[in-house]
Amino acid sequence: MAYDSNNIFARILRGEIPCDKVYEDSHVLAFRDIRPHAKVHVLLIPKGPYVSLEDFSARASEAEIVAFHRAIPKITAELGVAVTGYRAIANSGADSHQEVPHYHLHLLGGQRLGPLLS
Ligand code: D5M
Repeated sequence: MAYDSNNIFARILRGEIPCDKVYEDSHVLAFRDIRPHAKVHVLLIPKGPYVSLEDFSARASEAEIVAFHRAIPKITAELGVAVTGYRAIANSGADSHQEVPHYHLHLLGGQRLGPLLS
């Protein structure tokens, strides 16, 4: 699937749409989900044009992949969920109901979550 540079997260990255930012560095941006499914619900996105987890894993540079994952403990510490725990989910492709075609990791916490598959 080709990357659509007009998807909503691309527009957030270009500053065309505001977001509630929690973390940013040269490779990633993290912001609060507009439709939260938990008390803490943040989306972590790479700044590069990757459609999905599948695409990011295949095409991103090692520096981008490392930066993406190294951002997670910084964000969870900032959000106060590093110790209490959280869930990380990446919807990838049609069967997962991925809505926005720019790779993103959902970070959910701040409360006791139910079982994943229920
Ligand atoms: O999840 C896409 C997520 O993106 C969904 O939980 C809503 C969220 N979303 C959509 N638009 C915005 C804006 N403008 N700000 C913040 N969050 C947003 P998916 O995994 O693709 O189903």
